[in-house]
Amino acid sequence: MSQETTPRQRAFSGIQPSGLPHIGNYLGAIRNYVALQDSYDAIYCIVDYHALTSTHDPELIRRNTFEMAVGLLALGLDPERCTLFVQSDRPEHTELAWLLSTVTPVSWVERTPSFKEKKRSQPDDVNHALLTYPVLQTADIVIYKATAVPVGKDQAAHLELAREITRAFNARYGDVFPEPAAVFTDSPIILGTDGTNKMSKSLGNTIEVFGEPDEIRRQVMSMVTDTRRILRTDPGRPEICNVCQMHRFFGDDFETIWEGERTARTGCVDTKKLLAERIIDSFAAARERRDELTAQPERVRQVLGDGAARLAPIARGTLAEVRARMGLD
Ligand code: AQP
Repeated sequence: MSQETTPRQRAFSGIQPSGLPHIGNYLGAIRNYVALQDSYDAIYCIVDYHALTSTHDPELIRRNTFEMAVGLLALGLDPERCTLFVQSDRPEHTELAWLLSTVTPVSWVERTPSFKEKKRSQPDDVNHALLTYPVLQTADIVIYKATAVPVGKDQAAHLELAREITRAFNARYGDVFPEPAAVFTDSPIILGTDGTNKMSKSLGNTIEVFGEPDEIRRQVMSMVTDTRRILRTDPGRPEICNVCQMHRFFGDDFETIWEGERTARTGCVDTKKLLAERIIDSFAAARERRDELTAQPERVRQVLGDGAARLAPIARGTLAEVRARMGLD
């Protein structure tokens, strides 16, 4: 008897090769990349074109791209269960971005929070690609007609814009693209060690996933806790303490830890020390896998090359469909 199977939905997400992953990337997005591998046709992309908006050092781009691939594989992406590739290996993305830009009003990209933020953070390098970044991001997703996009909450505005651009294209040229939707983890925004801003490389408030144990200890010990807890004997407020919040993701006894804080049985230093050791332990196996993969660059390059090759027919097929709809056939 033949068994009817419904095709799996497609998931797509991109990550910038702008340095090593931090706990915010992991808890906010990479954890979901790994989880979605079995229930979705999952495609993950190291977005080097995007990284060029802020990094102009060719050697750094090369090294970071390789290191991000190694990091993602070490953290659980399995080339047998997902497709991992490098954005610039599929140049169809940029052609589609151009075509989509013709239905995207300038005012839509000018208002994106990330553009405003980048104008502030790199005032001497407000390049044109920073403005059009969300259009390329839309192309990355819709070229594979992905419907699910695992990302952190900081990407919500970009996703909303991707939906608007998709609707604008479909309204003018007919239904080509499904509307993509964000898929968040239960920790869609992880705060940095400063306890107020989102954890972010450019803010220097990160805890590294692959940091050396002493580096992780230093980063965790620098975390801002409950600022109203001055004396060791003051009761803590775990609900607003970033260290306590992070304990929710490293171990299954966070309620006991919170109770210790509330009753001042434990102090902030104890709670931080425990968190640091748990973070170190929980990524120990991934760190080992990373060392193994780093020693096999050809194997990593093969995974990325295979991924890009596997996607060629889909990317070319969508582009041909779009070109025909727009009168370019
Ligand atoms: N703090 C965070 N909490 C939850 N999710 C986060 N993500 C990033 N920071 C947090 C998610 O990680 C994925 C990859 O993001 P990216 O490629 O945009 O990485 P990023 O923006 O380079 O990370 P940074 O540290 O924030 O870099 P800068 O400082 O250069 O902007 C995305 O899904 C993102 O939502």
